Amino acid sequence: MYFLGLDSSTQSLSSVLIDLRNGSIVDERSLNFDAAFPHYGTQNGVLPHSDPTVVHSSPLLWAEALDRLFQQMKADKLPLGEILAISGSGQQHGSVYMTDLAEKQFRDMDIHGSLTDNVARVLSRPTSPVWMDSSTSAECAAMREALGGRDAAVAATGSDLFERFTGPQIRKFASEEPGAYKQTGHIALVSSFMSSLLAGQISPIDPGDGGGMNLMDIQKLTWHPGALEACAPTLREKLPALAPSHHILGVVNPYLVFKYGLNAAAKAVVWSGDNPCALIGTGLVEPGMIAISLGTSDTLFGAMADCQTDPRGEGHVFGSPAGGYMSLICFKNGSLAREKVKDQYGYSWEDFSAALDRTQPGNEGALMLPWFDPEIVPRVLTPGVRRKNLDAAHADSNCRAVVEAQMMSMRLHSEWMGERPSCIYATGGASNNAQILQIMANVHNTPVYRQETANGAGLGAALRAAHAWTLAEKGQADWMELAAPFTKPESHSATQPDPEAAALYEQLLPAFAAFEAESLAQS
Ligand code: XUL
Repeated sequence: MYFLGLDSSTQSLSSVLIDLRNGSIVDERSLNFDAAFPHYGTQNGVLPHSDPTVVHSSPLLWAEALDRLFQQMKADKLPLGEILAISGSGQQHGSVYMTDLAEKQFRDMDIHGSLTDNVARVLSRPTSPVWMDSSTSAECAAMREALGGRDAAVAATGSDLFERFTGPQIRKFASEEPGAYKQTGHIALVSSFMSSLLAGQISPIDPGDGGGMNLMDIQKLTWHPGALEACAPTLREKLPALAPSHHILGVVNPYLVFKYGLNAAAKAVVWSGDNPCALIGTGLVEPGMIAISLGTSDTLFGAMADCQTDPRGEGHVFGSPAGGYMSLICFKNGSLAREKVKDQYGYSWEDFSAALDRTQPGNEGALMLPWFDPEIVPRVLTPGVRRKNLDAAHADSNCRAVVEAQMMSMRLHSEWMGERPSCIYATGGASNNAQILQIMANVHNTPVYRQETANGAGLGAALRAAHAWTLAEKGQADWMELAAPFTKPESHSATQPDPEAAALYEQLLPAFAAFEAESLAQS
């Protein structure tokens, strides 16, 4: 029982083929855009631009990568004809602009041409703004005001207005290039664009990715009329339908059957965003489960039963493909901040860990706010490290202070999610560090499991395909049962909280919150 998950991310297109019978990953592969398609001239998956705030990529490149990936899977004799359903994950927020001809073009694809040839005929905008674009501050301000201010915007769409979100991006296009906007019959997200190619029809958007647009009513999971109005004229006509994440569009595009030998009865399942897919691929299919990814930035995401929104407007709420909602909070000063402290004292990572061992939980009241770079959560525009009861010359205490600050900040700024986590899955590079995981477990007072998923978003997409297919075939599908064989961490990998240290952090949190509030007021 094979299911395929594709992951169209910023820098690559990857695939994960799973076999549900034995809970195994059969094949994983990836095409790096810069290396495999140098003719587009991308750098790290995006097109160079004289204005660094403008970050676009090419939908033609994404289409070409899809052809190439299937070619390679066919050449390697993967059981493409036995795949029962396909779904995918797209980098969130990016948008694709197509003319009215797109619907017919996708339905009657020219099988003698490539996907790129087919797509090139229907683009009304040659490039696509992606999530790294930050050129829409004016549009954010205008839409925020039209929606009644920050709090109203958060309550309506699940997030404050953010530059990378699709609504402000569409508004900018409509006002700067009204002619091309007028020629645009269909606006897609990266996910729904790829899903359209897979299904041979204009694809709906799911509530996971729809939540990243500032255009969807986060409670009703329908387009928000006020947000559409605040965005651009006649927008409703250009957007596809919203559909649940288990929606089956139909059978796969005959183009793929003809060229690559896919089964003509294989189902095309609506795609979702990479974060909602990563939620599933990390195994967070029940409310109260959260993951912390310790990467360049640290990200905390989790499953929520109800729609709680962040009153400070820093976090995001998207629909969860497993039902309910997901939260996403991104902390800019993650690994880079840990590394800066490490380097400042000439430590290796072993020295850094030893310093955490030598110091005590709570750091004798020493506190740091490691805002080396402007911070997203909390919003800090003037960077700079702040210290309290902490001597900058004391190497070991500073190592402990940066990690404790990060963990306390995560706890503090995720309180709006309502539920205390029942467990945390830790992923990303620094989740290798046992001392950091112990501080995480103690501050959150919950067990922490190390989660080793190489391509969580791709795996999540494959599991979503399996879920949608099972639901359609059998009338029910249990998320936990489906996901557990692929995502359940080894129970012996748990880091348990130490009750004494946990109690200490409970007492320290208000002092940390006060220090943060004080510093924010000053900056
Ligand atoms: C989330 C975000 C990124 C993109 C690309 O809001 O901007 O995580 O989804 O990965």
